[in-house]
Amino acid sequence: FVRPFREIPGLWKNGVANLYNFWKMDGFKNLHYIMLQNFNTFGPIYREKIGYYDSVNIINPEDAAILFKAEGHYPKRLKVEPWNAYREYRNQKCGVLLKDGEDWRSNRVILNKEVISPKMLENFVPLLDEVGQDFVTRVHKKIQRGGQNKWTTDLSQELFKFALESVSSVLYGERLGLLQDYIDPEAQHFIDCITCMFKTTSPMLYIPPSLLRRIGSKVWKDHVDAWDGIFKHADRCIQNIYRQLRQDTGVVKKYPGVLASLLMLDKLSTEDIKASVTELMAGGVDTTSITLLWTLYELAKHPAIQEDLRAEIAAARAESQGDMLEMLKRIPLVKGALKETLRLHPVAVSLQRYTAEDIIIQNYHIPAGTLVQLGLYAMGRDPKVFPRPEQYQPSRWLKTQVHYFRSLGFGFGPRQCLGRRIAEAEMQLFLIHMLENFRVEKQRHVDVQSTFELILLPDKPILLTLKPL
Ligand code: HEM
Ligand code: 2DC
Repeated sequence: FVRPFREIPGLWKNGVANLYNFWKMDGFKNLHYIMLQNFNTFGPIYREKIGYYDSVNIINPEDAAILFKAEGHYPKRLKVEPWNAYREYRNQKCGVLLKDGEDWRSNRVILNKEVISPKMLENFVPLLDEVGQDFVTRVHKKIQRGGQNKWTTDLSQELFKFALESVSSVLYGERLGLLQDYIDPEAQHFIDCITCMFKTTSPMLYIPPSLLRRIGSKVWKDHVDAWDGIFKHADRCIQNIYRQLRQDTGVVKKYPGVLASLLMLDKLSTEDIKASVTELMAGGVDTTSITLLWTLYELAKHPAIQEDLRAEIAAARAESQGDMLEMLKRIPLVKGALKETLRLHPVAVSLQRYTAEDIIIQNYHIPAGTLVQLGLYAMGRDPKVFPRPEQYQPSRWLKTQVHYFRSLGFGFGPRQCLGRRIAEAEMQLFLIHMLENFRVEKQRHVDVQSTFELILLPDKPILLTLKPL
């Protein structure tokens, strides 16, 4: 006997009152903790209404499987209203991130071939490998200049530059030079705009941006300025390649980057290409850099695991004789470490889909068209899903265990993260080079939690010490 939708436990009757309580609990910064608390109170499924968002929340991998099987041909996520509102306000085209339906699908299919197809790794890896090497060179220089044979610092700004340099090298097939001594103020401004764009999104998630716009609120203005900065810089980079492509008469010698490939392919309109390339550039900075920062932090906390990874890397290096593509096939523990980081510190608190058909979860009927959220942060810390969840154990991702719908940091299916292959290769190559060159240590007694600024971020600066090996 299946129970009806309206019997799902939770607070969904008064969206406005719930929004008020959410605000009192500082929910805009603590969304992940509030979700944890709700699962503790209501069990593995609850319904919630905050402001105008009415959603069903789930936590079990088996239930996630049911959800994703019902996502339909045009999987649809929760709409981040302020992002769409900006595009409407400035008359900008949406890229694949914000498109839906057939428009999304037709763009995504073409982008997939150039961005997420495993075949492209051949092109991406040499570019990303060079950026990783340059990062190491930069750290060696910093250490030499300090004169103490070590460097203690909050690496986040350095990692932002690394991530922007990485994603740009793949998108544009050329280096921006962000790891040099001189940093282009335009690029620095772009980085700051992305941080600000994320930060100003979360307080607007539950309030209609049109309202905030009308009352001239500061958060909306800051949000618009941030996106303006992002579009302006991305546009400059795109124009640059566009111009080069028109001047270049000779035959192409090397891989020209994602943007030039898309332009030459001529299957998407220039406007569509620009919109998605801008999203890729903006989406490629804070995501990988914060994940790398968390990974270094965990490896500093667990020196023995750090040694295990280093040993695996050394063996892989010897076996692959300088072929980096080969090397990436021989580092399961490094890959496990990244999965482990995303389990404990996911970029996205939740994955969401509107169901395309009726389903049954936890014996409740859920009608088609319902917004269902998988609590990714909560799932990663659930002892029923991951034994001893508080422990950082890259080895739990080796072949011995069942991983059915447990590794979801990049989402799932045709709507999963478009930047996934770039992100994975970039992060793996970074860890290879860093662990081959430095030992990572941290100060004792500093426990870092997360704060929600649309993506999850460390709630305080993480200070790490890098020592040459
Ligand atoms: C979407 C995570 C890096 C671009 C997503 C989604 C997640 C995610 C969870 C939603 C997927 C879904 O709904 O199933 C991550 C993580 C990253 C990362 C954990 C790094 C550690 C990147 C990078 C780029 C990027 C480097 C760009 C190069 C995008 C885009 C989408 C997306 C464009 C929207 C795709 C669509 O709607 O079709 N990402 N991401 N991400 N990500 Fe990432
Ligand atoms: C935030 O309740 C919490 O990858 C909301 O690279 C639901 C929600 C919807 C969409 C998610 C978002 C959350 C977190 C950030 C994500 C986003 C989809 C894509 C985006 C996960 C979970 C991200 C960071 C993209 C961003 C690209 C953009 C800057 C151009």
